[in-house]
Amino acid sequence: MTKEIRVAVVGAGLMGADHIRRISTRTTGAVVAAVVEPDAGRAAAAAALAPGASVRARFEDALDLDSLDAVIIATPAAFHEPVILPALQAGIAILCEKPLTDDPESALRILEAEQQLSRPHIQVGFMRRFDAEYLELKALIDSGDAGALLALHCAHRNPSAPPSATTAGMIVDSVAHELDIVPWLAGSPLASVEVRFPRRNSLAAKNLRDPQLILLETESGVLADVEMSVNIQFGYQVRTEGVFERGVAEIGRPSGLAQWRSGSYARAEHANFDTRFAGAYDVEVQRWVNATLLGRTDGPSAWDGYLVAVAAEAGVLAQTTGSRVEIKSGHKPAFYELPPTGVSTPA
Ligand code: ISE
Repeated sequence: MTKEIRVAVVGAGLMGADHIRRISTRTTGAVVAAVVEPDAGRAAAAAALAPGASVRARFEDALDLDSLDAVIIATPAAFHEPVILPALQAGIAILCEKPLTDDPESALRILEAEQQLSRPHIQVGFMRRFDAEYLELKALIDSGDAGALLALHCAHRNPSAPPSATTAGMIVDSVAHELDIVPWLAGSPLASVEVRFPRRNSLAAKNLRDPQLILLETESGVLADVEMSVNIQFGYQVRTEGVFERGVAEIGRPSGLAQWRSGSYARAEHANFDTRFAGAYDVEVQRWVNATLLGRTDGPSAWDGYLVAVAAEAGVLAQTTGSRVEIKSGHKPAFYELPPTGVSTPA
């Protein structure tokens, strides 16, 4: 492989454009070779961020014409599989935004296709695993310094939901992050999920049950409550508190400039996830590029993506039953044990 990988970015919405800017301005060892986006206006705006990139309406055209080494997929989840399967067939590296897919069946098809290759090629964009604060909390848990982890209180708050948001989608697209990060923090797979609906936010679209309270339990008995709000207006906030045998630890409070003025105290909160997790995305993408140059992956695998799809399906069922739903994922294939996909060492 060359010293600079040629990447196609598929999907030029907020996240795709963000990755194009990232690779073009602050990632080493990679160049955006193609922007794949059927909407001509969006494609042109995104391509302007990556001088020299071709603009294609179809991923297959980029595969045929742009000598790709890798692809970043940043389309809605329903369009992931049609890009992943030909990318796997071409043997290129894949960084797929979360969730891997929006149902376990398509995730399974992807696992099967990937296992035809000699090693994993897919990394899923669960960027929280690269966030400095999450890494600190994980190190505390793993060190045992505060005793065993007993419970987690998680708050995941978005300022406003797009018109396309749905009650089930809040689990599949948003709580997907907690479905990945809770077992990662606890070091134990998810065993069950329960969903309750508090009083509805009248600012949410009529069809949307927002907020939602989700209770996750790991096989080791750690309980995590998650408040998922998608119309909370004030800003973007992801907070996590760990309850240990000998204390508590919290991440996700606003940091940076604090002001005391006109009889009040203020600290700016993030407006959206692209700034809250900017550092995590930078590390994630740089490490993925570095790993790709070495013929490896370095982050959450397609298996992790499949586990989230299974847990999300259970969560959507739990929304309708109102009771605890077991999460049954099966055994991890040996294929996903090699090479290591942990992200514990900083770049
Ligand atoms: C979005 O796709 C993300 O990944 C954000 O982190 C999350 O907060 C938001 O709810 C999702 O829609």
